[in-house]
Amino acid sequence: MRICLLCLLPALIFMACARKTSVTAELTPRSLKAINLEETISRRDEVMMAYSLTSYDAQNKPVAVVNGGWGVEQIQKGQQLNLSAAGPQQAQPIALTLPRNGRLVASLVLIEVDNYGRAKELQEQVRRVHNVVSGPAALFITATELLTPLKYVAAGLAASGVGLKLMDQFDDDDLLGQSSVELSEAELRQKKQRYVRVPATFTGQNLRDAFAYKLEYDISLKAVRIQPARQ
Ligand SMILES: [Ca+2]
Ligand SMILES: [Ca+2]
Ligand SMILES: [Ca+2]
Repeated sequence: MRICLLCLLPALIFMACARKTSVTAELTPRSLKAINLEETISRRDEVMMAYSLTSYDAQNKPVAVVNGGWGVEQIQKGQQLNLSAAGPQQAQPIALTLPRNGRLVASLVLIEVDNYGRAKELQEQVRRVHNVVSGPAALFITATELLTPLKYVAAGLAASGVGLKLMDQFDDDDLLGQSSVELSEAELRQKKQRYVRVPATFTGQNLRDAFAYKLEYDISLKAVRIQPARQ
């Protein structure tokens, strides 16, 4: 019996070492450009963003969600905002562990604000839960549901206990666009890919006014050492 255990020891040590790192994915909004305003007559739009990362394990069960928010900021036609530079216009990144053989959904919505007070209230609530990870118990998302990016962000905020509902916001404000990207851990690992850049163009029409926005965000992966569990 003793011999068998000694034979197994190298394998056990190897397994323990292999589990010492995990991969963390970080979503960083990079830039936002107003090509054509939604409110051309007033010559400026007031914009805000809400974004989230949702993770699933190898069995496709939801694991966790994390939320972020940015704005409200004024933007003029032709203006490009650098969202990752330090300063008042910076959009703070959010990060979440990418489960081994699991997947991650990054979602982002851009909103043109008409009810400034209500939008500020929502952003205050989002700020309080910024980058705070919520577990599966709070997350009412099933892996088989086909969700829009907006629904992902709304579900993420609900899981974080944000009282003011994102969906209700659109009685007052206008949704300019939504974007989503899905990352498979196994796929990224095979390709040794550490960085995914996501460009998005949002165009549409509100009443008689056409709008166009260009947005860029990225997901970067970092290997994080896990503290060994105490025996
Ligand atoms: Ca316009
Ligand atoms: Ca508007
Ligand atoms: Ca407005």
